[in-house]
Amino acid sequence: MKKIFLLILTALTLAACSQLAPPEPFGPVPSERQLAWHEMEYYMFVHFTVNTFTDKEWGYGDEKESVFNPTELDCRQWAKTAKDAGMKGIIITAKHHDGFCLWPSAFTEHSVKNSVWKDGKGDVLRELRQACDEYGLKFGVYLSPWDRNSSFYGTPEYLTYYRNQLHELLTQYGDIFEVWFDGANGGDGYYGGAREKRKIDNKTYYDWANTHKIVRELQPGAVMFSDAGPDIRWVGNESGMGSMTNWCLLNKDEMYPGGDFAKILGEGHIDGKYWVPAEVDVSIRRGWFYHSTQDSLVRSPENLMELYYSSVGRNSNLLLNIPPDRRGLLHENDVKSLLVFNELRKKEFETNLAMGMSVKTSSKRGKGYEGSNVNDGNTETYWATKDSETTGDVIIDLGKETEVNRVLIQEYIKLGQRVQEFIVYAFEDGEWKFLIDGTTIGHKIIRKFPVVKTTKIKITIAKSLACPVISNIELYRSPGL
Ligand code: FUL
Repeated sequence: MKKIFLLILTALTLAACSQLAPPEPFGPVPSERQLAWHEMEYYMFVHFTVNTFTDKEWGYGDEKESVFNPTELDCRQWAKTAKDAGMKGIIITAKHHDGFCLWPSAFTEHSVKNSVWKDGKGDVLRELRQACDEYGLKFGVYLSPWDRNSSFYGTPEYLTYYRNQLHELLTQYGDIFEVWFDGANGGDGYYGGAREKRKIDNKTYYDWANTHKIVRELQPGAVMFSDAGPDIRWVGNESGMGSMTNWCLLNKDEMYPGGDFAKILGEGHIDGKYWVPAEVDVSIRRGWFYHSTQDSLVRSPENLMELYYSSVGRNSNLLLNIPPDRRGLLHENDVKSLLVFNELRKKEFETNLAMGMSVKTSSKRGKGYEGSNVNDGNTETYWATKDSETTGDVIIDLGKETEVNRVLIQEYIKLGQRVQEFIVYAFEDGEWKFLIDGTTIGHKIIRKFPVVKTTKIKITIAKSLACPVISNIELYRSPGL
C-alpha cells in the first residue's frame, strides 16, 4: 500500500515538474553581448572626417590634414542631443575610407595630430568618449577596412596596419559596445601617392577571422557589425527599411563583408545556424557627411517616426546618422528634428492600454507561464504554450470600450526566435474582426492599424517553429494615423 502511494506521489511530482519546466531553447540563441545590443534599439551614427570640410562623401585619401579644422567642435553637444533624443549610444567614424584618423594614431601621419585643430593635440575620440560617459551613453567605433590613404592597402602589410589601429581603438577608449566593419571598396585611391586602382578579394584579403579574435579578446562585450556579422548584420539597404519578415538568424559561413548579399540580409534565414540580428543604418540627410546644401533637406520628425516603425518596429535596431557640420556641431535643423521626433515618440507610446488587464490564453503550459506575463511590464516573464503546441491565442480584455491603433509584441528571444505567422483581431459586434497579420516577431515588432473601438484584442500565433514564447504585448491609442 505504502509502495503504491509512493509511486503515485512520484508520478504526480514528475507530472507537475514536467509541466513547469521552461521550453527548451529552439535553434540559435543570442549571446549576452547580443542581448545587450537588442536592448539598445536606437542610437546615433556620426560621420565626421576631412569629407566634412571638402564636401565629399568618399575622400580620395590625399586630403591635406590641415583641412580638418572644426571651429567649435563640441562632442558634449552631440552626446547631449543623443541623450535628449532618447538614443542610447554613439558610433563614430574613427576612420572612413579616406584613411584620416580622428584620433592621433601612432601608425599614420594622416590624422588629427597633423591638423591645425587644437594645434594637432586634439583627439575627437577621447572627447566623445568623455561626453558619452557624462551623458550615460555607450560608445562604438567604425574603422573602415578600405583605406585610400595608406600605401600598404592591397598588400599583406595593410592587415598589420589595420589591426594596430584597431588595437589602439580597443585599448585606449574604454568599453566599446559595437565595432562597425564596413564593406565598401571602390578601387581607386591615393595609396601613399600611387594614385591607382587597388581591388582586393573581399572573400580572402582581410582574413576577418583573425581580426575578429582581436575584438573578442580586447573587448569581449562588443558586438561586431558587417554585411555578414559575426554578431550583427547589415539590413541590406541604406534607406531605413527593415524587412517585415526578419529572422535574427543567418547562415553566415559562406558570407563576407562587401559580398552581394543585400537580398538575403533583409530577411535573414529561417533555418540560420547563427544568431545575427539586423541593424538599420540610415542618415537624417541625403549624405552620410555634412553638406551645407542639404541643410534644408533634413528628415522631418514625422519621417523619423516612419523610420522608427520600419526599423525598431520590424525587429531591427536603428542606427541614425547625424553628421556634424564644419563647426563640429550637429546642425540646428537636425537637432530640432530629432528632439521633436522624440516628443512625438513619447506621445505615440504614452499609455500602454494592455498593462495589467485581464488576459486569457487558449493554451496553458502551467504555473509560471501564464498569459498575465505578457502585460506585467516585465520582459523576463513570458506566456508559453505546451511543447506540443505551435499555435495559440492571447486575449487581452480591456475592461471597457477602448480605442486602439497600435500593437507591440515581443518574443522571449533568450529561448530563440520561433513565430512565423501572427494575426491581430478586435472584438466588435459580437465577433472577432481582423486587424492585421504578420510573419516574424523576434525581439520586437510594432504595428499600426486604423483606430478600432473594442473591449478585447486577440493575438493569434498562427504558425511557429516551436511552442510560442511571448514576453510582452502592448497596446496603444496613438495620436498618429
Ligand atoms: C557605406 C560607406 O561607403 C558610406 O560612406 C557610409 O559610411 C555607410 C554607412 O557605409 O558602406
